[in-house]
This record gives sequence, structure tokens and C-alpha cells, in this order.
Amino acid sequence: MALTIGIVGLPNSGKSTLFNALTRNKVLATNYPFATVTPNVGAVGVPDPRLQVLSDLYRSERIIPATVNFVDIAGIAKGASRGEGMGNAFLAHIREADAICLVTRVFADDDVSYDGIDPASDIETITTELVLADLQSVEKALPRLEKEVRIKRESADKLAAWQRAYDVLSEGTTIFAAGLDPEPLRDLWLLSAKPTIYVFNCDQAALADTAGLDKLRALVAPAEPIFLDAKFEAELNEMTADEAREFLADMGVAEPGLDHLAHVGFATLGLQTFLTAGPKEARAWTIHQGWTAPLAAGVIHTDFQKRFIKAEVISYDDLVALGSVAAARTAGKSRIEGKDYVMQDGDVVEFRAGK
Ligand SMILES: Nc1nc2c(ncn2[C@@H]2O[C@H](COP(=O)(O)OP(=O)(O)O)[C@@H](O)[C@H]2O)c(=O)[nH]1
Ligand SMILES: [Mg+2]
Repeated sequence: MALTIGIVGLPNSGKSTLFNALTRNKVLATNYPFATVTPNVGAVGVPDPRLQVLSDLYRSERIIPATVNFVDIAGIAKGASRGEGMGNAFLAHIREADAICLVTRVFADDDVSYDGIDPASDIETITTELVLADLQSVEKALPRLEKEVRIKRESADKLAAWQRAYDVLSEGTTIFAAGLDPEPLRDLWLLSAKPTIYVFNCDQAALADTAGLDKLRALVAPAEPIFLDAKFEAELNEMTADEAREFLADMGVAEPGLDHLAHVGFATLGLQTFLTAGPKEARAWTIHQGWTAPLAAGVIHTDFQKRFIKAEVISYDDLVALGSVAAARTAGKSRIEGKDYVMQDGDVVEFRAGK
């Protein structure tokens, strides 16, 4: 399951700087593999300290983290949805993403041209372009569905959902913010239906201004915003991994902004990880919250889902506390679960599948 997050924002808000910081992060790269797929697409390992612990326990040859793909999407500016500026090629890129990471500039720099620091207005500008693009999509598609409903009455519910979406968008609200069920809207490929992660690209002064950060937080509530300094995060890449770690520790930073971004991204999308471990690898796998054991097995291999028999499950905390699978079994902490079992974050699993 490749999770893709599209980075959007006004020109000079720091999208590419953030992208580079994400995809060339040395601290992450020493522990986790990553790759730049094309100049604007990069895969990043999701930091997960549990993997190192499992790898030590199982003497695994390597660690494979869950990955998130980031795409640096340029081209949104006022009027972009009407095809002004770079045109609307960026719309296709956003359509392919599972979530949007909206970067807003909160750094002052006279050398980097920008039309005043105004996060509320910037978010409004971007949101408006997404909403306008969606309005066009719905307007174009509605007549077809209206015609279809005359012959096929069962499409009436879908039509009602589309009309509701149209009303919401007409008011300037995103589908995601309105909390509309995305299912009946699927065929419309709406941009504003995607979960949004807000990144405020701050300078060090802005990061130190707690009252200012509270205002930004209120701007996007109930979403949890991420505050980081993209230029600073990128500069960490110039250091060796040890230097970067020491530097962060000196600054009293517990979790680098980029780690935080990966974690908030997972939570926003309702994702979680389960773990597998053995002498070959210790590995994290991405699934949706609420998935059952056979669905999770299918992420490893489609055959595992089809021929699922059972799963041996030990929670990570139990495994680490007891020190081995054998000890966990003796202590009764190893459970045999069937096809209805709902996976929990941090389950360490071995699936049994039939021939
Ligand atoms: N001072 C400062 N400059 C930044 C920061 N983030 C980006 N920049 C600079 O702003 C300029 C535009 O950044 P870029 O990432 O290319 O913006 P994009 O147009 O959104 O991709 C570059 O010169 C960056 O070095 C930051 O946090 N602080
Ligand atoms: Mg750029």
C-alpha cells in the first residue's frame, strides 16, 4: 500500500525545500532506505524506533520501514484552477495523491519574494483554487447523472450526494472540512475531499512565538498543524547523521519536524502499522485502522489473504517485555487469531496460510 502525499502551497512558501529535506534526510536515511523516484517524487521511510528493537531481538539482517511517497506539486497560485500561470497540470498530480500537505509560509526573508506573510489568506487562496476546480468537476458531471437518474432510479441517492457536494463547494467549503461521505463522490475525483495536513513553514523567531503558534493552530483546528523550519531541516542534511543528531539534541528538539509530519500524516489518514520480524528482516506494514487479519495479510501477499488460516499475534510491548516469542508463548501472551480479528497498532504478527 503506497501512501502518497502531495505537497502544495503558494510559490516560495518552501515546498521544494521541505521536499528536499524529506527525501534527503540523513538521520532517516542511515536507519531507513529512501529513494528519489523522479525529481519531484520521493519515498520516505516512516520513523519507527520499534523496528530497531525488533531487529535486535530477532537478529534481523535489515530493517524495512513503512514508506510514504511525497510529491512536490508546483503550480497553485491565485487563478490556477482557471488555467492561469502554469496552467492546471498540477490538478492531475493532486488527484493522484491520497492526502494533501498544505505548506504555508511563516518565515520572513527579504531575499525571497512574497506578497506579505498572511497564513490565513494563503490557506484561503489555496483552498479556493481546490474548491473552484471541484466545482467545475461537479458542474461538468451533474447533467449526465441527472439524465441517468431518469432511467435508473437507484442512482437518486448518489445524485443527492453530488448536489449536496455542489452546495458545500458553492459556499467555499472543502468536501473534507464539511465531513461529507467520500464514497458516493468517488467518481468525481474531488481534490478538496482529500485529507489535509497543514505545515506552517516557520523561521526560528516564529517557532519561538507561542502566542503566534496558538493563532495558527486555531486557524486549522480541529486538524493538528505541524510547525517546522524547512530551511533548517534541509540544513541538517548537510551534516553527517551524528552531527545532525547532536545538533537536534542541543536544541532540545525531541522529534524532528519531519518525523512529526510522518506521524501526523498517518493519524490524519486513519492508518496504522503492524510489524513482522525474522532473521531476514524487521518490517513495518501500513494498513487502515479497523482492518481484519486477512486484509492485513493481503498487504504482504495477495495469496496470504486468499488462503488465510490464522495469525499468531503478540503485541509489541508484551514481546519486548518478555524478550522472546518463546517466553511470550509460555506467558500466554501469544494469541492465535482467526479471520475476524481486528488488527491493533504494534501487533507483531506471523500469518499462516494454506497451500
Ligand atoms: N529563511 C527561510 N527561507 C526559506 C525557508 N524555506 C524555504 N526558504 C527559501 O525560500 C525560497 C523558496 O523556497 P522553495 O522551497 O523553492 O519554495 P517553493 O516555491 O514553495 O517550492 C528558497 O530560496 C528557500 O531557500 C525557511 O524556512 N526560512
Ligand atoms: Mg518549488
